[in-house]
Parts: sequence; structure tokens; C-alpha cells
Amino acid sequence: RHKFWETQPVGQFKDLGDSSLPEGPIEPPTPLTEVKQEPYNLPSPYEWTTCDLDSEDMCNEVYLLLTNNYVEDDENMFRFNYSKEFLRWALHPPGYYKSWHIGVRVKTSKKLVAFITGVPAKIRARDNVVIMAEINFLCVHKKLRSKRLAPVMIKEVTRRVHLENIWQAAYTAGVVLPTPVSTCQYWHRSLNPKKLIDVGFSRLGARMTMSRTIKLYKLPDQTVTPGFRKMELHDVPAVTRLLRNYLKHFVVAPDFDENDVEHWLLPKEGVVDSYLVESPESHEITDFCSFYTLPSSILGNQNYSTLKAAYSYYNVSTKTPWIQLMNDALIVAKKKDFDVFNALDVMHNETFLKELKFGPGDGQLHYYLYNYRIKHVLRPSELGLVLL
Ligand code: MYA
Ligand code: JJ1
Repeated sequence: RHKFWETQPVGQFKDLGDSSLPEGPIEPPTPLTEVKQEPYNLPSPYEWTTCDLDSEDMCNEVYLLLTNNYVEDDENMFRFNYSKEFLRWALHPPGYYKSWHIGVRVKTSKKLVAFITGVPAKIRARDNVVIMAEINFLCVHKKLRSKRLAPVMIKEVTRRVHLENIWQAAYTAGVVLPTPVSTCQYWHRSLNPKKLIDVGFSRLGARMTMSRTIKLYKLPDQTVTPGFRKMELHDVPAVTRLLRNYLKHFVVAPDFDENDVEHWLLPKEGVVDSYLVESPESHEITDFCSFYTLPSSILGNQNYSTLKAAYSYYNVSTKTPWIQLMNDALIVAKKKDFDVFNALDVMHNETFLKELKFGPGDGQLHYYLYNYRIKHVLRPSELGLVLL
């Protein structure tokens, strides 16, 4: 069934019920001298390249490969369209390794035809903080699919991660592989229902007209929570404390320090937006919400080429009720002209999704760990991790 994944240190389907297997690393680290020193062999027309996203030309090549060949929905109507600024941000966190940004070129033409990346992250699994690689942006050009390039790319990124003495990884995928730590559902909140219906992202509900639908999804022009404002650089220590306390509730979650929070959560125009609630009396930071910008190309529509989507990122409520906090997030997203606000059913998101008129999508997201066993499949609400 899974000729490649059966050979890898990941939870296997046959072991799913077996609670005698211990939680933690599946195999021990090997001495660094035993890590293969040369890259894996690619089929002879292709060669490895390390992608420097600081180079405008390289970043453009990666951007175009992903724009034309990355993840689509099950009916091939939409394709993720990560911006260049987003890719630079996603791949340059504190302590990143350039060697983990891996491309494949055609030797003769030098055309970039495949890509995979890792970035380092500290991730807590129950009581253990583990340095891991977060693997993302695995992409093989449409014309080179089903040639078993993906397993070679995964082995090569694994080798380069091992060379940094890191032995675990976290990743997500829309497909089922051996074996999910958790399976999450995408939910969608219409902000621009007319456009969403026109492009086939959503449908007019039964017994609904367009004008009733537009009214249903209307939002106030201004946020309602006193002290709700954009996050600023001086908020990093307070946001880090708030977020660290919140993420303790989950079985798997990032272990963010102030440098991580500055990188991942300080607002970056067109990439990531973060808001917080500062108590007007005590000036305490009591609540936080954030979302990232990930448009999708609309494939084959006469009138529209891009769907502007905001994706819920990390949110914390201690004083402001969840529903009010996230309704304010919807209000700012609407003001910024997003068409839809997407969220997974991770963390405490279930407490606001239905009430705020999110509806379940047709997509799921499976979470995986490499070389780390979690004893039982987790409920999405036990996950405190959002990958980009
Ligand atoms: S998820 C996003 C993945 N990208 C896309 O969906 C974009 C569109 N699709 C493509 O570009 C291709 O279809 C891809 C596969 C590249 C996905 N994750 O080369 P093949 C297995 C892992 O003939 P292709 C993301 O970026 C498949 O089960 N494995 O297939 C996270 C089969 O193995 P097996 C996948 O279609 C990535 C083999 O590949 C995925 O031409 C995390 C077939 O290879 C997938 N999404 O190319 C990667 N899809 O026979 C793992 C298919 O065993 C990281 N396959 O079933 C692991 C940790 C590594 C670091 C460890 C450090 C310690
Ligand atoms: O966006 C997704 N689905 C949309 C569009 C469906 C178009 C036809 N297939 C969807 N729309 C319904 C919205 C509606 C709004 C009003 C309320 C009710 C709901 O369901 C889906 C997620 O649902 N997205 C995808 O399928 C994209 C791929 C997801 C897997 C991602 C893998 C990520 C790789 C990570 O590194």
C-alpha cells in the first residue's frame, strides 16, 4: 500500500490499536558520522539546488513553481497562491537553515521542477519539548508526478535535518498517510458571499436568496471590544507570556520564546495580522487573535482570478468572550477586503465556529509527526499547532 512510508519511522496503520508501544522517539539518533554525507541520487535528468529566498530571482522561481503546481481542492477549482513575501517569512524564522530549502532542477534547462522545505521549531509533545523540523511546500511539477520523486526529496530533507542533529519533524497534508496524529476539519466564514458564490467556493443555501445571504453574513464596520488594537513590537513580551500560558492546555503545541513570537506574530503587511486586547484600566494584555494571508488562484473563472483568504492562526481569550474576540477578528478581516475567513477545529476554535456562522468545508487537514509516536489519535481540540 505505502511502499515508501512503510520504510519510515512513523506510526504504522498496523500498530494503531497497540497501546504497549511507548510514547516518544520511534528510533534513536545515530552518530552524526553515520549520517550519509552525499545527497541522495535523483533520476539522471535532475539535479539538487539550494534555494536562497533572499535572491529575488530564486524567490520568483519558487513562487512560480508553487503558483502553478501546489495544493488544489478536490475539484481543482482553486490553488494556493502563497506570495513571495509570505514565502520569505515562512522560511526565515529564527535559526533557519538555508540548506533545508531544497529545489530540484532539470540539468539541461535549469528549470526548477520540485521543491521541499524545512524550518526548525521547538515543539512540545505532552511534557517533552523536542527540537523538530517543520516540513512544508513539498511540490513536484504537474508534468513530473508519479515518478517517485517525492520519496527522494523527503529522504534528502531528512538527511539534511539529521546533519543538524535533529531527529523529529512535524508536517500536515490533505492526504491520509501513515498515520495521522490528528485529523482536523476546515471551516469557512463568508465575508464576501456574492463573490464566493459567483466563483463556486460556496453555494446559495436552500430557501436562500442572494440578498438574504448577504444580510446573513453582514458584519459591523468597527470592532466592539474596548482596547482591541493591532499588536506592536513592545507587546512581544506580554503576548509571549499570554500565548505560552494558553498553549500549555494542548498535547502538541509549539514552545514559543520572544524571538519566535516577534517573527511569527508581529504584524507583517499582507502576510500576518495580529490584534490584542489591552485592558483600558490596567493596561494588561488579556486576549489575542491572529490570522495569515493566503490567497488562492481561481482556476478558469471569467470574472475573478484570486480568492483572498485569511486563515486563523493563534488566538487566546482570557477576558474577552471567544465569540466577541473572534467576531472582532472577522470585522478587521472584512475591512481588509478578505473574501473568506478560514479556521481549523484546533485548540478552542469549536467554541466560536458555529455561533459565528462558519460552515464546514470539503477539506480536511491531517497532522503528522516523523520519528515520534503519540499513543492515541488526538482530538483536534488537543492540538495547539498551526502550520502555514
Ligand atoms: S503537504 C503538501 C503537498 N503538496 C501538494 O499536495 C502539492 C501538489 N502535489 C504534488 O506536488 C505531488 O503530488 C506531491 C507528491 C509532491 C505531493 N506528503 O513522487 P511520487 C507519498 C508526504 O510518485 P507525486 C506538505 O508539503 C505517497 O504516499 N508524502 O508522488 C508536507 C507515495 O508514498 P507511498 C506524500 O504525486 C510534506 C509517494 O509520496 C504526499 O508525484 C511532508 C509517491 O511519490 C504528501 N503530501 O508527488 C513530507 N503526497 O508509496 C513528509 C504523496 O509510501 C515529511 N506522498 O504511499 C516527513 C518528515 C521529513 C523530515 C524528517 C526530519 C527528521
Ligand atoms: O477550501 C476548501 N473548500 C472550499 C471550496 C470547495 C470548492 C469545491 N471543492 C469549501 N467551500 C465551502 C464553503 C462554505 C461557506 C459557507 C458555509 C459553508 C461552507 O469547502 C478546502 C477546505 O475546506 N480546501 C482545500 O481542499 C484545499 C486543500 C486542503 C488541504 C491542504 C494541505 C495543506 C498542505 C500543508 O502543508
